[in-house]
Amino acid sequence: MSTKLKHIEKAQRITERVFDELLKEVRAGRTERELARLIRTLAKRHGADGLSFDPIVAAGRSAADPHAKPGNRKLRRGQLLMIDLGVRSGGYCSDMTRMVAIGPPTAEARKAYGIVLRAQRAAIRAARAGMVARDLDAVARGIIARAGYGKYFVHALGHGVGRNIHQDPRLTPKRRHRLKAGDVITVEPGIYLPGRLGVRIEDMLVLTARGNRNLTGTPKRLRVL
Ligand SMILES: [Mn+2]
Repeated sequence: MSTKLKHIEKAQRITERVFDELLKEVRAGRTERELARLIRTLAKRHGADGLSFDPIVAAGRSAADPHAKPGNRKLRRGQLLMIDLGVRSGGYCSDMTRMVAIGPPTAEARKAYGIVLRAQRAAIRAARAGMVARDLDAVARGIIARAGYGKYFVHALGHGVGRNIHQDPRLTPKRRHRLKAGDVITVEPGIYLPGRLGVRIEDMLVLTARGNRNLTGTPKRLRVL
């Protein structure tokens, strides 16, 4: 296994431990900022060299901004919470996004989650070396568009991960470059409904000639806390 992959996998293992421990503290009444701070503390405790970016902890309508900054609002029951985090280890990065529901989610939230998950799974099934970047983006974008939410998927499908958290190969609707074996990429479709909610699900994969290996082990069934 390459050094790069070894370090990225280690970073991802730490990320998953941090996420699991964070969930024990997620409940109504907590603030996004408290949880973001806790991510930093837990990452250190689990041996990360640092975070690969400022974590996104965004509840309810805050998550409709894909790059939301953690705020001081208290989490409330009925909200979906977006948690996007990554750490550094040995000079390499990890990146993962999961959604959790604080109490039973609304029908709209469930629907959006289901569509994003379907789009993400389809893109993961399709991802392999030799593929043109924009064709992979199109797999997820097509599913979201056919479900009627095309204009609410407002960013690229994913990006390369390595020493930098955002690097080539970028998976955008326009990029025509071919993906290579050994590339580590994220697959992170989303739906963002202004004033209401945001959903994104993000895994990291390493591409192989025949497909890919998913480096993310955290389950994707929507957890209701
Ligand atoms: Mn990402």
